Amino acid sequence: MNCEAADGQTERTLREVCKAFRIPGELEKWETITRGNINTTIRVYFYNPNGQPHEVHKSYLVQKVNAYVFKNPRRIMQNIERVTTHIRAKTPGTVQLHYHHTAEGKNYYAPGRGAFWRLSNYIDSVTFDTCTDLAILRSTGKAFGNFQTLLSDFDAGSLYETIPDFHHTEKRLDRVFQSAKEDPYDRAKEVGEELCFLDSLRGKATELCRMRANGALPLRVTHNDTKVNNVLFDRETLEPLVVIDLDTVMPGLSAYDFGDAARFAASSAAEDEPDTGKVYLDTEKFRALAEGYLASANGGLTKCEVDVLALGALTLTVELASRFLDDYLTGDKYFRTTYAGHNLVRTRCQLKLAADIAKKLPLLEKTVADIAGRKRA
Ligand code: GN1
Ligand code: MG
Repeated sequence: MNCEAADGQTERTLREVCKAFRIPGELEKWETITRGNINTTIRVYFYNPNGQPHEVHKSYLVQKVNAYVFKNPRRIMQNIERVTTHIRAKTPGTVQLHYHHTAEGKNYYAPGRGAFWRLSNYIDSVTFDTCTDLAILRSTGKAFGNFQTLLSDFDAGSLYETIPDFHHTEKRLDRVFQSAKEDPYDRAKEVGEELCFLDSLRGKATELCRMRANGALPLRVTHNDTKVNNVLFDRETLEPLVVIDLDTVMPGLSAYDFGDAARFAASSAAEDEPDTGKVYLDTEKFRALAEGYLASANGGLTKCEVDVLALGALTLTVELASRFLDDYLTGDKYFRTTYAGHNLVRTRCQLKLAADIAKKLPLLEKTVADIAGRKRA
């Protein structure tokens, strides 16, 4: 455990935040959770000698929301409150995410100077950053499909759009080319080949944008950040417990959620693998993910939506490549990086994956069609 009790300022802040959320007892220790590229997440452990036996030692998750990325975190917390209430009402008796409230009834604590905190229950579970176990990949697909199904009767239009045009791949591509033109960090000279390759994928990767605009695909409530590590699994049964990280729950396309899950979980490597020779789309992983996803979402999807799920994987991979590259060109301000050039490594990894997905697209489309067809038969 990376216990940082020595860091006095952080500890004082944590005490203040937990007090605002009326957590009973004394802060015993805390540890930073390093997963996640945007927010800061800290697990806090409390000792409460007056609590019920199971509450004497209890932990919670405290998060500092990234103000650079999320311009209106209050509205995000409104979305989250509504979405988690809706899901809890439909899944009685199951473990679910629950955000605590302050004495003023707010599910956030904003003490000023842009600081924005929230606190939720800690759910004992296991997560996977990369995964080779096909049963877990099937469960991952099932969890995200089920998340969408649970929210299928939620009015998508009533949700605040956390980050406008989040998955507007065309605008993402336009932006990276614009950044290369402006080149504020003099880095464009290093990435000519990457830009050229991105441009070559533009036509295919922007098809979903056009289909969304012309109404060929329905808008749904989607998660929009469907990495496998956003699913918590039961430690023993390895069944999915809950989908977390709800900051980007917004109206979107089912292909975004399936596509991003495939980009991340069906890759042969981590999304920042420096050796691109190791990076390809693993068709067996893809099949397992699609089986799970279609098992829980298929009933609610139109034929056209099913037809473009595999295209979603290509689209989201190209989109992430352009986002990582844009961040590299504009000074690494958006994604958390752990070394110089991290965003460029991520870009190259995603481009290698995109090239492989583009090559395998007909096969992936057939895989999805076969699974969906079997289910209908
Ligand atoms: C960010 O922080 P995290 O890991 O949940 C990003 C996603 C990217 C992902 C890539 C709000 O998610 O869109 O796919 O990094 N979230 C936001 O790892 O931009
Ligand atoms: Mg996220």
